[in-house]
Amino acid sequence: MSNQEEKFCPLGNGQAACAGCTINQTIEPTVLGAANPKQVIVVGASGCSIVAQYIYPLTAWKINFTHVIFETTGGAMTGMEAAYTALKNKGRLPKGTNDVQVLGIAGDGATADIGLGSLLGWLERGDPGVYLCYDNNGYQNTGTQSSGTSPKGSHTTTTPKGFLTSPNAQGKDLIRLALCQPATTYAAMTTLSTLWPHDIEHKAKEAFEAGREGPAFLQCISPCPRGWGYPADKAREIGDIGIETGVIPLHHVRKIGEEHVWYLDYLPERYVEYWKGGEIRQDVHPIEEWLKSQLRFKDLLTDPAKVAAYQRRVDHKWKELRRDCEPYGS
Ligand SMILES: Cc1ncc(C[n+]2csc(CCOP(=O)(O)OP(=O)(O)O)c2C)c(N)n1
Ligand code: SF4
Ligand SMILES: [Mg+2]
Repeated sequence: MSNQEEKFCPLGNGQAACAGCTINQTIEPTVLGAANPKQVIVVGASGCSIVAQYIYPLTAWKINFTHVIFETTGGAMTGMEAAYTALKNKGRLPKGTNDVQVLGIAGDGATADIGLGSLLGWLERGDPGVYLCYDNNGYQNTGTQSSGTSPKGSHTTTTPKGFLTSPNAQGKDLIRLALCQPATTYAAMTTLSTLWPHDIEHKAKEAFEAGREGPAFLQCISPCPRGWGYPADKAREIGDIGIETGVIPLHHVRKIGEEHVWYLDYLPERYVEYWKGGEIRQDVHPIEEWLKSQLRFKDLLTDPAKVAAYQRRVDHKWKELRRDCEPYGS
């Protein structure tokens, strides 16, 4: 294969992430899901992804990238889209940019908390584009503070030993939030794994297609070795455990006509019988497998009541999925 034929990589050398960080492994396949990756215009919120790829005046990005402030991803995406539409209407698009698509990239803090209004505004306006939330379950860039998607009972620096989490906090459901607006064309949950190594790129492709018509949303669970406490080379194994225990349900939702139609992408063995109308297999891939794989759950594991509550929350999620999804495999 000649150099010209090699797969385009949107990120080059010079990155500053921690060893084993999964952010770039999340972002690269996402960009490559676009029909014309070189024409993707990235709008990125403050967070580890900025530090990982771009410390002024250096950048690892090989495509257009704009750093926007923490809380503004959705609004900035609208502005970027409007700017390109205006240039297009005036016939002033630079040569070779006939298929520009806007990609917003934001962490879970920037999405679920401080930037939630900006996200909801973008969804309400129904603007074309793809929004990627790389969800590492915390404000990792500033030292692992608890965010709106941190699991209840996990250790963060604002929930030491997981004890200070509000009794009702559970972690926001970003997929359902993204679907609160009828304009949303697509929403999907994905992650890195050895089981489904192409899941991110596959869903990004669907998102970029749907995103031509209106807002498409991707939530990628992106493990963080530093904040979660696991060996730096084990990210994909952590994803596998998340998928098999049901903590990370791979699913997607398409807008078909006026409807949001839900599809399950993988049915873990634990829930196979349940899906057919039977019971959840409590002996298969229990939640302890997930909890024991990361130090952030070390203290939670000492309390059987909290472990059981965690398991109930995950099983409940699957009850909701069975209620909402089309028949598995359809
Ligand atoms: C308005 C504002 N408040 C606080 C910060 C400091 N800050 C920068 S990144 C960050 C954490 C971002 O968390 P998240 O969005 O989850 O991304 P991650 O760091 O986990 O990649 C914070 C608090 C900021 N840049 N702007
Ligand atoms: S703190 Fe976590 S998310 Fe941030 S660069 Fe390090 S490994 Fe990546
Ligand atoms: Mg985060």
